[in-house]
Amino acid sequence: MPNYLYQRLVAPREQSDTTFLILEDNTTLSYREFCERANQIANQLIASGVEPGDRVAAQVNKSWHGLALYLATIKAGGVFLPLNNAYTSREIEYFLGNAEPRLLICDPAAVESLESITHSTNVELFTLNQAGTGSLSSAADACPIEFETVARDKDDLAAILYTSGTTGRSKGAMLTHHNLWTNAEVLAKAWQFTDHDILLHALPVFHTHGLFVATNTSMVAGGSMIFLPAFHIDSMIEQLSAATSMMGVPTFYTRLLDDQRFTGELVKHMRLFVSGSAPLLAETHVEFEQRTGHRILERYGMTETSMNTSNPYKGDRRAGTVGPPLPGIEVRIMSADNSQPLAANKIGTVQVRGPNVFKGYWKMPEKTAEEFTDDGFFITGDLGKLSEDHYLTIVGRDKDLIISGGYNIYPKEIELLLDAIDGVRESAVIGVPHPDFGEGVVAILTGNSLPSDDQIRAMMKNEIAKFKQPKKFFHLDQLPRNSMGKVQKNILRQQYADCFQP
Ligand code: MCA
Ligand code: AMP
Repeated sequence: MPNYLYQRLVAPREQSDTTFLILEDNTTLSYREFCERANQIANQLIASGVEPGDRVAAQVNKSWHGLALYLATIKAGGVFLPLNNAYTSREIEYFLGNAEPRLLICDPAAVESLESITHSTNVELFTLNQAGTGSLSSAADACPIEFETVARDKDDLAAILYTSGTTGRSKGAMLTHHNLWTNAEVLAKAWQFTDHDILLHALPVFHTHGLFVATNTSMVAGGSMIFLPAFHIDSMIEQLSAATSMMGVPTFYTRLLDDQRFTGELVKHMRLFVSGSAPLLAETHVEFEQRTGHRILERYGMTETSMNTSNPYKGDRRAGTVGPPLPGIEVRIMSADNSQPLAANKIGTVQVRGPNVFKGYWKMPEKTAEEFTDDGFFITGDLGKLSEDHYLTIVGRDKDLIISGGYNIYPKEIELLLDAIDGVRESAVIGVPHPDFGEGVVAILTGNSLPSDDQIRAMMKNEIAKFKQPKKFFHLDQLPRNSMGKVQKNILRQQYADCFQP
């Protein structure tokens, strides 16, 4: 039995001298060079005791070496567990305790804060920095460039990606080899990716968008990627002229539009711009087309499902919609209690079923059962409607979730922290319109002797990642509640709707 994902994703090109990655300094790496490095790392993973099904956790800055670690983990039969590099050591402690990985690979600068955690959880620690040096690289340097890929089947796990939950506890979404392969194949076909494509890649690679949607799709097609360390407007403007396609969160598009150097002339050779992870405002869609002549292709997915729907490559890309279901994927709209299918254009909960849908939450069978219907549909927690011709529009969320710059933030996690602070009686965390991030996090606090905003910021610093921390605090005597005693966040969202407006 071969390795299901590797066999389909890269094996046909493992000896190819075709360019896979173009780095910011314009150096290039072929598929062969990339696979050889992955082989060296895979040899080291095996030497460190990684066995089929073992988790390999990575909290590293974006680099091609980190991407080779992803492929190496797959080849070695492991389960890749990428972690946002903004997470604090307190957050990492939870993931290590829950996922029990064999190894953690981190940036050398994080060793001091993570060492005691890895020690107590019995996780072996390696380092890898953005330049590609560190203890993992030194060890891999000494390993052979050949590796006998470990056999894995279609339903074996390839990755676990943590996604926060409405209770404040993160859940590990278990994605199989087949989940990842099928979605990459469907997307490459739907978006007509070929080996002539050069994708401008400025997304982080610890989430579905940058790791699977962008990277796996490019790999399946045999295309190349201009692999930037992060989104920086100057490098984007510089590199766009060499790209054929780009994927981004809406903030990428609004930042590009805010720059006068971003013109139709600069991108007239491009064939595709894809947006996702958060709603793209219809006005951004319109402004983008006016400026460049290109219509952004918006699609919709989740960590648990990868991509579910997409506007068409050829055909009507409708602003404000996320398009029809992708081939092989079923999408239906159900009544609020998830029992009755609704007619076209009626708003209800969005449910999906297909080979893309994950296997369940790691070590949380009850949570998994709660989020699937008896007939195998996954309840996304999004609210939407389907048009007569099956275009999906996401109109809101049934879950209390904020999406800021493409990152998901669950208010409960922040409220639990705020409520534990001396002097805070209670808190409500909401998302309101933000000109750059789409939604910005705001905390409303009650209490008679509240600490200052700066004191609260200082208390949160080591607890949760910076992007989750409220950007503004407001004080009220009481939170608005309905007759059932539930905090009326819709009233708060209206009240503070303009707080980020210039
Ligand atoms: C950075 N900050 C943020 C965010 N990013 N705050 C809220 N939301 C954010 N997304 C903080 C920084 O810590 C900093 O704080 C301040 O905001 C300004 O940072 P700045 O330098 O302007 O930000 P940046 O470094 O340029 O990052 C913005 C970004 C980045 C480029 C939009 O957040 C990003 O790459 N987002 C993409 C996320 C993504 O890939 N999501 C896909 C998830 P201070 O100044 O106070 O220190 S996968 C998914 O959702 C599904 C499956 C799907 O459908 O794709
Ligand atoms: P995550 O679990 O981090 O992958 O985020 C998934 C959530 O992002 C979905 O459940 C949606 O709420 C949201 N999302 C992703 N793509 C879109 C989109 N194009 N439009 C609106 N919401 C989106």
